[in-house]
Amino acid sequence: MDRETRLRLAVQKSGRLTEPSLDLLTRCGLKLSRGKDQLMGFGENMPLDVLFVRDDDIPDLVQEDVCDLGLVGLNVLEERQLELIARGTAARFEKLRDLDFGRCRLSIAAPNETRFEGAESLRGKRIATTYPYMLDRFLKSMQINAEIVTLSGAVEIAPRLGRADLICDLVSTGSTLQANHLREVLTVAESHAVLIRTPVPLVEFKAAWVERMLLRIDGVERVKESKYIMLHAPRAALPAIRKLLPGSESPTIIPLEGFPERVVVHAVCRENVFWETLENLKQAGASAVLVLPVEKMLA
Ligand code: PRT
Ligand code: ZN
Repeated sequence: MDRETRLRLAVQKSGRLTEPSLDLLTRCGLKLSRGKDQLMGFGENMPLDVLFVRDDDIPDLVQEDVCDLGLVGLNVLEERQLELIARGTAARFEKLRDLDFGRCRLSIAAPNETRFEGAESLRGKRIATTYPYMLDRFLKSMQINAEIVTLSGAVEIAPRLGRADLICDLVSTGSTLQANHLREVLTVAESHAVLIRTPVPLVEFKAAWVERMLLRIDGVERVKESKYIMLHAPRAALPAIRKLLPGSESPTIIPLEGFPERVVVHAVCRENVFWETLENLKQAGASAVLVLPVEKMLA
């Protein structure tokens, strides 16, 4: 596969980011042929191939220009960035986009039975984590002296094993903490997936494809929550109805043949449309309300 003519994108091989990453690529129009357990996916209809790797390897693969692009959690990226700074070098990958998946937060959690009265309670405590650099930055910013116990996994059982007093780990639903009798007490950082690129300039052909992908990604992200609403309404109710349509700019108003007092309204709503909104629209005089998903949008 030619590095001059094909883009190479690093994606997590098997984990929480794999499915949403592949879903994003599919929505961007990529058809990928991939055999089971293969390291590489071949873009059939675009000059873009996917390298499947561990998420922790993605920042370096991109920074070292083994891959042109990477999809990775901001948490992994920031941790690597801070580690490089601590070693006297600088991270060279460049962030292109923040993406709307892989949302989680890096939080400090304490055993249910222990008292916690704000950051001061961390002083002199042992905190187990797989994110020592991010935790260290946080503690320094709060001027707290605590001991960081760096683990490579299973952080949530560290307090029970007596290895630490608290933990600092990723949380999304909070059920893992709950199952381990821990409670979230402080947020260290918020995270989501990001798209990064190599620091090395791309040849024109590849750069143009990156631009094209970015436009498509922006389009996909924009329509994620968007809905297309169609409804009938009395002309007199239009001001009220326009106010009720969530996140819509300028709806299209079409006359309704044979009913001079009624119109058809078509609008793209940039937010999800809930039952409450539909009920309010009906109350305002709307009828024949249809809500459709929006698949693609090009501004
Ligand atoms: O094998 P590889 O190294 O590639 O995978 P991994 O095990 O390191 O990563 P993986 O698949 O667990 O997570 C990949 C990325 O998903 C992370 O770097 C985050 O950016 C993002 N992400 C989003 C999460 C979570 N949510 C999450 N909840 N990553 C991990 N978790 C873990 C957390 O560590 C804890 O063990 O899930 C548990 C908590 O989840 P809840 O829902 O119970 O709160
Ligand atoms: Zn990992």
